[in-house]
Amino acid sequence: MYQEIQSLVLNLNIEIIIKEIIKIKQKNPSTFLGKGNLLRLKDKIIKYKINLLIINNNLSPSQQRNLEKLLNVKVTDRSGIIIEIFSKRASTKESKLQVELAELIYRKSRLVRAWTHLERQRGGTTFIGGPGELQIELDKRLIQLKIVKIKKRLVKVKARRKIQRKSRLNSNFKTFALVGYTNAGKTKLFNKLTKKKQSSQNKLFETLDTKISKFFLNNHQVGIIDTVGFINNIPTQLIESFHATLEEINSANFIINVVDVNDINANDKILTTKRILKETGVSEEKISKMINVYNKIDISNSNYKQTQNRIFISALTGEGIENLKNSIERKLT
Ligand SMILES: Nc1nc2c(ncn2[C@@H]2O[C@H](COP(=O)(O)OP(=O)(O)OP(=O)(O)O)[C@@H](O)[C@H]2O)c(=O)[nH]1
Ligand SMILES: [Mg+2]
Repeated sequence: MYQEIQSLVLNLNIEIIIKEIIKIKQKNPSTFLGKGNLLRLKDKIIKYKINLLIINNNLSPSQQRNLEKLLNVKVTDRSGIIIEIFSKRASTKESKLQVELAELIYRKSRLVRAWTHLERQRGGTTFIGGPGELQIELDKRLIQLKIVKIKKRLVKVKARRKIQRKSRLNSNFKTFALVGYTNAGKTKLFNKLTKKKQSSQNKLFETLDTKISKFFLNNHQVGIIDTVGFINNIPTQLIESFHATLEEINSANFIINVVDVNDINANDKILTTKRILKETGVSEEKISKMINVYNKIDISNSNYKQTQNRIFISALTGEGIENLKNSIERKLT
């Protein structure tokens, strides 16, 4: 899965100087990496003048802090990178609020790090109970206040969405949700079916908001939901803060999982999607009835075997869309 972290990092316009896959037999509880690896990395960091070390794993706040101290370089983990991309993409009021909440929760537990790092740069020492501690406490309290404020605003968002869902239920048309890994082509398919023009780009996490639209399937109206994409090891802070957005998936009558047919890790990604759906409270029954739609067949040269729950399409050329529509129709009636 090296390719995945590489595209995450490149999506942030960070230049990759060196990359390494390190086999870890046992995680060191305080530094994540063992002594030998640390010494080797330290040499490389100096030699290549590296100023950021990205670990494609989730580090505890103290592991991150210790690594920064030992290697004298800024360190970030997988969650940090993903939250950063979300923050770069957020453009609407709701997604901005949600990302800010995730950032604050992430930062709150890591406040100590920033401070000790500063202390080190000044050449000072940290005294327990000294001004450093006080500052950290103040910052923590400020962050906590902000968290509470954002959560309150998000409660309002949730309430509004609930009313909208209710009126949808009353109007008696059925909906289905598009879910799946980021960049699989959910929005492209949404646009194809609804003739809308939502932004669909070769960028990770292009969509952060939930969009609902109606379209005519043969002669009746159905609703379609497009939402934020998934990724393996999605930071818990994001799942927590995007609850209002993810809740919409749960309201759909059934779910379509969009998969990139050319992806060699497609099966793993389907499992990841199922796991995240479960985490967000979608029932086992709905997950087991999900249709997997394999997209981008226009750039694939492999043979595929269509079944009732495996459909092959190209959201770009429209190939297979009629067949998909028929399956949706069967599911909805
Ligand atoms: N060749 C080809 N490209 C496609 C197809 N469907 C989508 N794409 C491209 O794949 C990229 C991602 O498409 P999106 O629709 O943005 O993917 P998404 O699943 O909505 O991604 P997120 O919003 O990040 O979760 C874009 O560059 C699309 O143009 C397809 O059927 N064929
Ligand atoms: Mg999208």
